Amino acid sequence: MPADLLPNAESVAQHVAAFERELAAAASPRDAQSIRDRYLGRKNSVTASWMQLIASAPPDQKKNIGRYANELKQAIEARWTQYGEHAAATARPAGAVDVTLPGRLPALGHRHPLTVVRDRLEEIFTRMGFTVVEGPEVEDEWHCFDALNMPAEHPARDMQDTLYLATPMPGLDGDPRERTLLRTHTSTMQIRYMQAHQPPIRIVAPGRVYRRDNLDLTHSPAFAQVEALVVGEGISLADLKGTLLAFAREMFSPNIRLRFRASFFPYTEPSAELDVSCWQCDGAGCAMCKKSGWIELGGCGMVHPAVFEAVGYDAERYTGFAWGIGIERIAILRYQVEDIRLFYENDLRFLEQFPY
Ligand code: 2NM
Repeated sequence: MPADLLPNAESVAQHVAAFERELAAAASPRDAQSIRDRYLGRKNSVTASWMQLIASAPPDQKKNIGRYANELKQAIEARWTQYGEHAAATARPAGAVDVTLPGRLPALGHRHPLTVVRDRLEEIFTRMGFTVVEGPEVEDEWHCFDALNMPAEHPARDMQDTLYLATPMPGLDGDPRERTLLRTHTSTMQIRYMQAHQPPIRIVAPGRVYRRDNLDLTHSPAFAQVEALVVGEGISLADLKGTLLAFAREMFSPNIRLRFRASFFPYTEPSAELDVSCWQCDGAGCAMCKKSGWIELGGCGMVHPAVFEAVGYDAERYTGFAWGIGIERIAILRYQVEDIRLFYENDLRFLEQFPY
């Protein structure tokens, strides 16, 4: 046997160190077991090879090699026992929490897309000096119709269009302040605000309104609106245009243009439908504006003197403008949603697409 193969104490220490290194890197108990087998297994292991060598060694070497093989085996076995004791002492009891695992991210909620739009509207108008007002969804006929220059015979008061709540049933008789309904527009809040405050006023009134409509792609019996009202001395159509232009540029795009089309509402004179130039194609015509270059946003006008008289304002002294737009309409345009019903179904697969 060549001299450099002769066993010595140093090579025992080297084997033990190598064994320890491998065990330290073991990823699992199974890994550790296979490392042990390579050092201590009955066949083809480091210790088994030395044991085999005893048989084939010359007689004068047998004792030497035998002593070395045993020493090596004992040293590695001792290390293995130690490793097992350590593993047992530090093992995680079944069912215990593994604090080294990464945490589970809690699902964070976020605002509904209609709330995002409403918040944005409120923010823009608050910065322009408007006060946000809220009011009851259950209203009386007077606040919803009479005060808005829609007298008893007005078709909008028909049961075909309006959800009435209580007896006595609507009709031409009785006190309109006692007949209750679900408000059909948020103008009821402007009436209530004017009754409680003297001009000048600048308010924006967002909220849910109700109509006797069937649910389809573009209609819902309950939807959200935002209306604004400014009253003071010398308020003109120019103020209306300037305010709406500033709003549209903040809300949609800085280059937007406005278009007013003559229209009719009982509570405004003159009245107009408000369009904005399409911010996707800049008026050239695309799918969003249905190739027209314009997008309908809502209605507006100068407050009718009959409305001021109903709330006790001096219609000779004060003028004002008002407008109303649908919140769903803005959300549909902003998020390219095809179907208004998606906003009310609260399907998380839909809502999770708007994590704002
Ligand atoms: C609209 C269109 C035009 C409106 C009028 C008033 C009030 F109370 F001052 F008379 N509030 N909102 C108004 C005017 C609403 O919605 C399409």
